[in-house]
Amino acid sequence: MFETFEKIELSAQSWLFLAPCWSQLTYQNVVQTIDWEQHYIQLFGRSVKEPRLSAWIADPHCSYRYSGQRRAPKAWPELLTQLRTDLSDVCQVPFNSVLANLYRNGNDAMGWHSDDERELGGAPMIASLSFGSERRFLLRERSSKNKIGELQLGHGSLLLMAGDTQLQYQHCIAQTKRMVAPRINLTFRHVVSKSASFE
Ligand SMILES: [Mn+2]
Repeated sequence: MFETFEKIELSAQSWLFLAPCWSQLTYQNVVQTIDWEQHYIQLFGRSVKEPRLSAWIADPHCSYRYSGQRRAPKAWPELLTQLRTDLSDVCQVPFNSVLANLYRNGNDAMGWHSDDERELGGAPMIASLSFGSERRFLLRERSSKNKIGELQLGHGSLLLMAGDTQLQYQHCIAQTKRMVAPRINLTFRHVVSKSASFE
């Protein structure tokens, strides 16, 4: 499996698989197909804009919680339905949701986190597609917080995060002072539990 990918072994149980030019879609193709939203996070009792735009697109039973907020799913646009089919085939995972993030410029970013929401089950496979500007994707060990490396995720690249990657490591998208064009990241996920079971 994944013969065409570069395998990056983070540990005995955690692997990344990278295919630098996996998708032929253009940035414009992807940006137009998504209904982008500005969301807010609560910080010290204040409502603060997230430093990016986003959209949660998923099958009707898949809700998503981030930073204590529950998001209702949006319907699948045709383009993303096709990508989901292709990625489910490649990964042998029945993806039923995608979190789309739009980093408009170098100020937009994503802090350290793991994709370990309980909705995703124990050791989720996450398929991450990037379009537009190349941004730095950093990795660190969850226990020690030691940085272990970074990848440049360029246009059309597909990164699979597999095994115990989410349990053992955190990742982030760093801010940059460079002038950078926008970047879109689509992370396909398989939501296991139904929202009703934990609310
Ligand atoms: Mn993530």
